[in-house]
Amino acid sequence: MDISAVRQCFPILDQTINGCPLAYLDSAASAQKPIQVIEALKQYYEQDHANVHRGVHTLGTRATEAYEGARAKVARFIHAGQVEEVVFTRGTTSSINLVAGSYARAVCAEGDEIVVSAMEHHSNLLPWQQAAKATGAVLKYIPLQADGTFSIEAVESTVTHRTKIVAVSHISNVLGIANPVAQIAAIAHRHGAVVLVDGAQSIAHIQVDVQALDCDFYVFSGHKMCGPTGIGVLYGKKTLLEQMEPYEYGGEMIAEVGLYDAHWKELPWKFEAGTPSIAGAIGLGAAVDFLTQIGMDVIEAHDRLRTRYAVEQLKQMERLTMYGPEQGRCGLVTFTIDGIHPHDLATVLDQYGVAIRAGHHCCQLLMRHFGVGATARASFYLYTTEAEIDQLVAGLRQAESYFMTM
Ligand code: C6P
Repeated sequence: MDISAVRQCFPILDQTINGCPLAYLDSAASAQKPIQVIEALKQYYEQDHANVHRGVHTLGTRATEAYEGARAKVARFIHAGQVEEVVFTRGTTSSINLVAGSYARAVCAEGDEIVVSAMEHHSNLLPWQQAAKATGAVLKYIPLQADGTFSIEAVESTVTHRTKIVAVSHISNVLGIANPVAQIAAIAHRHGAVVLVDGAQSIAHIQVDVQALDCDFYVFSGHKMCGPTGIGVLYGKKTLLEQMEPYEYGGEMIAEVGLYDAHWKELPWKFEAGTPSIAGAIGLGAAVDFLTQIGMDVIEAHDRLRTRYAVEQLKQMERLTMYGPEQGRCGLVTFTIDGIHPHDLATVLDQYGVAIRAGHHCCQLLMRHFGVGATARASFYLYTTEAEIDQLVAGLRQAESYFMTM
């Protein structure tokens, strides 16, 4: 991969912050946008904007074709069997709420089980907590090992014939480690349960094939994969989506309306009430084209290389603790430095142009497991250079010398 050519596609990266070159190491929170995506949004708003699925006029037709074209691109990108299995949502959080609000509430009853892990992002936890409360189902946790991961044996012993849903992340936003979701899906299916995979952190880094994984639902956000904010995807197997009731009601999603009832459109539109994020979908389609052109295998190899480099550099800092296994990481490193609050670290790093995230990363259960309130996290993507990681390490050393002499 020609990294300087890649970086030229991202105008935002070419700037200084506090007099230093920007080192954007916060892509796990949100990735930057290439010019190809920005241009697609500009083209849509300058030339093609109208509402979709309504007007017969030329702009309405163009907008509808671009919106539905983006759906087809996403379906190909994740290797969905059918285009109508791709539902546009606002993002990962909305997609999980849709499944928890529609599917879980319909299939779960008193004594049934919903299985999650304490590694999950709050977005893959709170909707299940609420669904469990509403239905009387039991929320069960796959036990974690000391390093924050769980074994496949632990999944085996947690899932039972009462389990209706297993919801796990593909790649953890704190550990950067991939869970064996194909094996988890096989275990769930053996017990008659479905599996939802939270792909928020994986979709940007690895080639996802929903059919090979045999997951029932796969959810992700556009903004983590170079697309716009406000757009995301719920992939669901057609047989399941067909069984499910809509989650939101209103315009766009109906076939016919009577005084006291209505009939819904077919998939995927029955889940897309109201005017959707048309620009978001078109921008996501452009992001898919961009990533596909570079190649997801190339992107994964680059991201793993950078992550390994960061681990090697950070390991040399004596006061630094890394969280999660050392091997197998893709895209991020989470750490603390003894005696310095992660927010202070992030603030000092910003003085050196380095952007990282500090806090609980919406994973309070995992923070509690590690016995910390917060950690710092540096995350990498296709535009990350080794020089930026060196800039991070230099900034951390500055922070150490500043706080240690105080
Ligand atoms: N994690 C992070 O900095 P939304 O906000 O809906 O686009 O994505 C939610 C979400 C769900 N699951 C995982 C594994 C995630 O990492 C995220 C988003 C960001 O780690 C923002 S909190």
